[in-house]
Amino acid sequence: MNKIVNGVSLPNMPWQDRPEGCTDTVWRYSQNPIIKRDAIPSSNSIFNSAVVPFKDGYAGVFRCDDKSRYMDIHRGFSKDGINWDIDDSVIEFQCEDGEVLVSNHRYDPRVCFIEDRYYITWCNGYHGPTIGAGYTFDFETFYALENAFLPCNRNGVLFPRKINGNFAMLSRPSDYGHTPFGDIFLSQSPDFTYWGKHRHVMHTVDESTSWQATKIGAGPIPIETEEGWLMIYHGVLTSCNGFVYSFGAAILDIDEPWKVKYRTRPYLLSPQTTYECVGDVPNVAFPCATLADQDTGRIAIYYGAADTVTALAFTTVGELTEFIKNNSL
Ligand code: BMA
Repeated sequence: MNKIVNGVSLPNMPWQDRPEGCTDTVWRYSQNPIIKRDAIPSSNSIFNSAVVPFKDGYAGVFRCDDKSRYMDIHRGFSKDGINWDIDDSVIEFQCEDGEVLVSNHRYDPRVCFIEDRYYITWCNGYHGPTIGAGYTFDFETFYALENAFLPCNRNGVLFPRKINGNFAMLSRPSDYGHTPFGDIFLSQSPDFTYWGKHRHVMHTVDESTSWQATKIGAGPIPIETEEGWLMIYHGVLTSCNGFVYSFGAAILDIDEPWKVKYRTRPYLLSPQTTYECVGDVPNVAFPCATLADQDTGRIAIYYGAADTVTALAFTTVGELTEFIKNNSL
């Protein structure tokens, strides 16, 4: 059975055993959604959000669209990873160069602990969507970094350690709108300012009915395992009724993570429950974070549902790896 490496022990992470009779590799939390759309006074919706272990509990960066439908990111804390206390005000970043702070929206955050700090990446509105970045040591003071890429780009997802001496980030070059295309690429940086050595990682699937036919994008921070980087990603199908967002997973080479070893042909989870199918954008399951316990191999997946609420699903590293290998493209 595959095992997590360089991980952490999280004996108290959210967990629920697979329901009786369920044969799926990924199963939903019975109390979904865990964060309702109106969990804070200002919010229209709270979804596509990121969580990490922090002190004796968890911290998170949440996408909250407000009632003017402005998209921004908010801080939250939780003791158990399920019940969250989210700030009603947005995260303010510090930077001496005001140009770095220019942003007309921020959404779909990811949080990644590397070495000594928590890096935050998000889709940043800077003359088009690009990958905004910043960091914090304590979730109290937040420092802005340069945008990683030129517009248009989305789904910037860091690896949790340097690879071959460089920071490594997945992203999905896109367009100004709802992007009817898109592959996953990897970029590298020695200093978190200058990104290069761009590599193609994964393409869409050339079968029009596939759940990953239209575009794909990295989801949570990849999990390091004995078999390679476990990367959960979303895929989009264009139906006669519009986009459908599901998610699957891949295993990437540990030293050259642009090399895909295995990748799921079927999805792991697709929008099927009411909270995934009904909301501001119907038929969306969009994962942005995991918590993983190195000791048991348990994985909790946080995903946005219908661009409205935040939900939780579970799997284990062993079962997920077997499924990916046995159902690979
Ligand atoms: C993408 C992003 C996501 C969103 C998805 C479905 O382009 O905007 O935040 O969940 O569309 O609307």
